Amino acid sequence: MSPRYACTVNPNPELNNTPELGMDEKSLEQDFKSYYGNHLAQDKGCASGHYLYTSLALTLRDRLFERMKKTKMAYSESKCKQAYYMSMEFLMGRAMGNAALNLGLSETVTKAMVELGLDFEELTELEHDAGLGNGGLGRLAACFIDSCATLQLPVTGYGIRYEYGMFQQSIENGNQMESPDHWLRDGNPWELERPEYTQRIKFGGHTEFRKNVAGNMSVHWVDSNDILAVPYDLPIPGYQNGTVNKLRLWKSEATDEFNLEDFNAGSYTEAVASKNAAENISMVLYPNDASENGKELRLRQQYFLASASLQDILNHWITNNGENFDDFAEKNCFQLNDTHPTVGVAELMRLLMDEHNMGWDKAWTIVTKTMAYTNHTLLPEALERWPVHMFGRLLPRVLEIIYEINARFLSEVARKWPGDKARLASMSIIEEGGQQQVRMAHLAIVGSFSVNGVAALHSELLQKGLFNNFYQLWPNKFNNKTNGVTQRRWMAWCNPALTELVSETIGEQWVTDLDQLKKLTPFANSTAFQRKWNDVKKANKTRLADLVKQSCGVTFDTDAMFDIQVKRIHEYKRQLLNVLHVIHLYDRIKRGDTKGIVKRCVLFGGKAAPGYAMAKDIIKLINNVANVVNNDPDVGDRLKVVFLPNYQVSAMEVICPAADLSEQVSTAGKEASGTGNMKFMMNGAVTIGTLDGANIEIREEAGDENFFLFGLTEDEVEKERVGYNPRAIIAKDRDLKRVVDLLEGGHFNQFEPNRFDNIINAFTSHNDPWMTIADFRSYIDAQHLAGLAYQDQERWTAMSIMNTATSGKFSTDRTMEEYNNEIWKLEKVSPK
Ligand code: IMK
Repeated sequence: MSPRYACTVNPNPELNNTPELGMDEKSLEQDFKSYYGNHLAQDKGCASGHYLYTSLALTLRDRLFERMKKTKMAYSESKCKQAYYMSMEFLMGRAMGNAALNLGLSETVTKAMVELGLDFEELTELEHDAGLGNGGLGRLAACFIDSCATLQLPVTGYGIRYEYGMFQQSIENGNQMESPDHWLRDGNPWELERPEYTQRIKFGGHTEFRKNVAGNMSVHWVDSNDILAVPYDLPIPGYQNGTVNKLRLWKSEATDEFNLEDFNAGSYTEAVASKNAAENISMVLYPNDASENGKELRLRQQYFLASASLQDILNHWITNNGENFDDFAEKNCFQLNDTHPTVGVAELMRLLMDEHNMGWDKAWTIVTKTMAYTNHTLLPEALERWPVHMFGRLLPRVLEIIYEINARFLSEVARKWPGDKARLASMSIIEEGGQQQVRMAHLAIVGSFSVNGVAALHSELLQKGLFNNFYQLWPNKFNNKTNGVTQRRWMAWCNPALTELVSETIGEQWVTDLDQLKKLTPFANSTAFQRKWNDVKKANKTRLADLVKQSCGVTFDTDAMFDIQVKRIHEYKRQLLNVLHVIHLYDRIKRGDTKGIVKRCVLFGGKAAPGYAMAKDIIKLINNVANVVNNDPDVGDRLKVVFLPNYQVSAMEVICPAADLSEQVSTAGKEASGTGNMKFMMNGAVTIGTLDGANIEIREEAGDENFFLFGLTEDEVEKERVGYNPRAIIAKDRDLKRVVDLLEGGHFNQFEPNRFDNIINAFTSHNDPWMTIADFRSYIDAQHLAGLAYQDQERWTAMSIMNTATSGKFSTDRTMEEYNNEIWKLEKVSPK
């Protein structure tokens, strides 16, 4: 710790008697003015939005930190067990609206701002999204910590404070363009730097074995290049309950030692410039969702997160308990968000053994009683493997420990299955053959007491398939925790009109007990209630139509069905299937076959990983099809198609309240869960989907009659692969043939010959892993039924209401209760 943060005697206890902050309109107004005029020194008659936004953010922040201190005090006084959610991604989005809502200040703030001639909602829109995540996995982490605070569970998030979040996407000539997301440029009023908790992280160097005076061996990791991890804390408020948990994000910094050799050579400036390398570690979020790229900097980031967080937790333990770790496992639990922080399994061994003199067995007991692993994908390309040589160069001591973990593990496997060499090879943490690799998922399973998937089907497939050997060895480690989303952000905040209608009908308890939405069931067929429901949907559609007009220049008719697919662009999610349907509708309209066709506005949104060529081609195809469709006078307003650029959390807050139809069309067995599907359902959209991920459970809850099902099941997909012949399917289906002919004839790329050849080759290939053509007919038929249902407005509205009414299961409050009851086993603690 830097000496300037060392503890000095506090001469006056009054210093810690901070007066309580007012929660009334006048207090907010006063604080706002003081921040604006004093702290930010504004004096002009004409105000900039930035300073107004910052003044309000700081006003709210004070009230959050006030509660965060009390929460911390309550946890420390109760000596309760704590859990740590370790994640490379926290996709928080904007903080201001959520802060006001959870502090119970929404109305008060709105009024205080009116007094100052300002509009609260407008101020919230000035906030830059905190885009520190790619998609579902990162947003799930954000929803989890929201629910933990609301349930008063002592859970802390640990992540990385990336200087650049998820890139900003724009569309030029139909192509995705990426630009850096410098989200911290205008400062971040929600964070508090905590330099006194800085940690030191080692990289490189080598290990030495030494004997001490007592004759015991100890291992020393020497000649390393160290960097610093400096924490920044973000407050995570519970819903109107006084609890504020924290999210601690690490920033990398150079040590002030610089490069001694350069100094001695007199190269002062070069030495100072070498700071850059250290600061690179937390510079940028890797923009890959459910695919790995094996870059060394990514492994550095993972170790940086794991080591800093574990050291922080151990330091805190030692402050309270000294070097006695007897109760450590009873009081601490780590939840690993996928394999990304899994190097922590070996790092905790290292810290306990090398830094705290513990023997192997005792350390291993602690590790395997505190680590729990969540898997978020079955896609083989997303399973992390690190080349052993790279690992050893970067983290020599950690690799030694992994080898020892593996040796002990393999002897356990050999005891259970004597002589089964193939099984040893397939279960080993080290993959042999070619270049050796560390299999991070195996390390995670071996080092954890709990392994879970994120939806019922996904967990079942993990046990039957990918991790079957491990399941046979340790069946009791495996469990399911179906994902959820927080209804505070995804209904109460983003859909105020629906919130008002629901609350006046069934009361407000659903905000913390989502199952209460069941009470809407008796209203599903009430004419009066349906009318109100439709008014709300209509207003939300108008809001989205305005956004579409402004960003794409296309007019959406709010009487049309809003048919929406927003998520990362990935072949397995099959945006392509949706495009084929759009082309089919276009073709029918062009040939005058419009019977039963409903007016539709089809909206796509999502980012493609910058190195994922096929995903970028799909974006281009969507845009080209949109261009043809939207400009064809024969089509008119029967069909509109847009690709909304720069899909992010704050965009979804406008999109999901306005959706009629939610597209969840992944190849069965590929989407681990999906969570966008849940946001749409809550806001009264009807799903068209396959039996994949959480769709299965959504349909179970909503009822078959309130869900448009299509497509092969996971079993059928695997059977259909044998002898799969998409060209034969195309030849037999007149509608599909016409769609493929339009594509092959270059109808959507008249001035760009061959532009879509890669896409056409992919979906017509015998080896198409995503089996798009196999599901075409059943998708088109389900879409037709959805269109007919929409034309019967009473029926559709009842379906919409029933979707909201049955969405209770998909609250992260339920998910977190399950993690807590079955994995963490924490007591709830409320601050005084
Ligand atoms: C996602 C899955 O693809 C979704 O189906 C799931 O709903 C979500 O996680 C939350 O559980 C990113 C990933 C991943 C694996 C690796 C990486 N799985 C998911 N995002 C890098």
